[in-house]
Amino acid sequence: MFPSDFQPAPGQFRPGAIGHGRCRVTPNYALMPPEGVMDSYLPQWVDTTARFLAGPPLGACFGQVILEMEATGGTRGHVQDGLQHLFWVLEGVVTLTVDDHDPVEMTPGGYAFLPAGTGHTVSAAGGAPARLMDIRKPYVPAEGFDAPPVILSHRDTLEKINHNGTIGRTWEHLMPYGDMRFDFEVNILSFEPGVHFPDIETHIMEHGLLMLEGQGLYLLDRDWHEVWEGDFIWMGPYCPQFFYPTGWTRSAYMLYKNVNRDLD
Ligand code: UGY
Ligand code: MN
Repeated sequence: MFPSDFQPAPGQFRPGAIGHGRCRVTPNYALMPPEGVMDSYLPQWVDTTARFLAGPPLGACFGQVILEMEATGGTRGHVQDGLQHLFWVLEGVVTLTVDDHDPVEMTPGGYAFLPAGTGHTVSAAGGAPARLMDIRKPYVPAEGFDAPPVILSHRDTLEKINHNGTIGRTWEHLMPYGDMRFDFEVNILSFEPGVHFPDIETHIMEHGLLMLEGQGLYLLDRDWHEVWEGDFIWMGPYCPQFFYPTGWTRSAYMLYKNVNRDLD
C-alpha cells in the first residue's frame, strides 16, 4: 500500500493531530512527506499515477516525479519529449526500451540516464505494479563537449566513495563524477548513525532529495526538520543545509544537483 492510500476506517484515527504535519514550503526550500503528495494523471502515461515533487511552480529548474504504474501501466507508446531523464526503480520491475534497442528489465536500484531527445518506452513488468522515480531537466550544452551518453546500470555496480576521508560517510555517483558532458549529478549519500557534515553548506546549486533509508534531522535555512524514509526535500539555490543522521541504522538519500556549468 502506498502511504497516500491510507484511509482511516470508522473509529480509527490517522496518526498525528488534524491540521499538523511535517510539510513545509518556503521560497527557498520545501519538505514534502509522501502522504500529502497528491495524484496527477498524464497524457503520455496510461494506468499510471504521477506524484510531482519538484517542478517550476515550486521554483525548481528541474522536474522530479514519482510514477506509480499499475500492472498494466506505462508510457503511451514511444515518448520523445526533448528532456533528459534519470529513471530510478523504487519498487517492482520495469521494462525500458531506449530508441530502437532491445527492451531491458530494471529491478529496484536499477537506473537509466537518457540524454535529451532519447526516445523511450516504459512499462511495469511481470504482471505487477511498479514505482519509478523520474528526474527531468532541459539540457544545457557546454561548448567543446559532446552530449552525454545513455547509461543503463544498477546501484549494485556503484563504488562507495569517501571524498574527504571521513569515516562512515560515502557517495555513490550514478553518472560519472566531474564529467562536463553532464549538466546534473544524481548521487546517493550514506551516513552511519551520528556521522554528519563538517559544516553547514550554502551553494548556488539546487537539490532534489529523496530519503531512501533511515532518518535524521535536516537543517534547511534556519529550521530543523525531522526526516524519514520516503520524504522529499527541495533545496533552492543558496539554501543553508546540514544533515544530522539519528536512529540506530544507516541513513541514505538520493540527491539531484545541477553542476558543471558556468553562469549564463
Ligand atoms: O554535494 C552536496 O551539495 C551535498 N553535500 N549536499 C547535501 O547533502 N545537502
Ligand atoms: Mn548541498
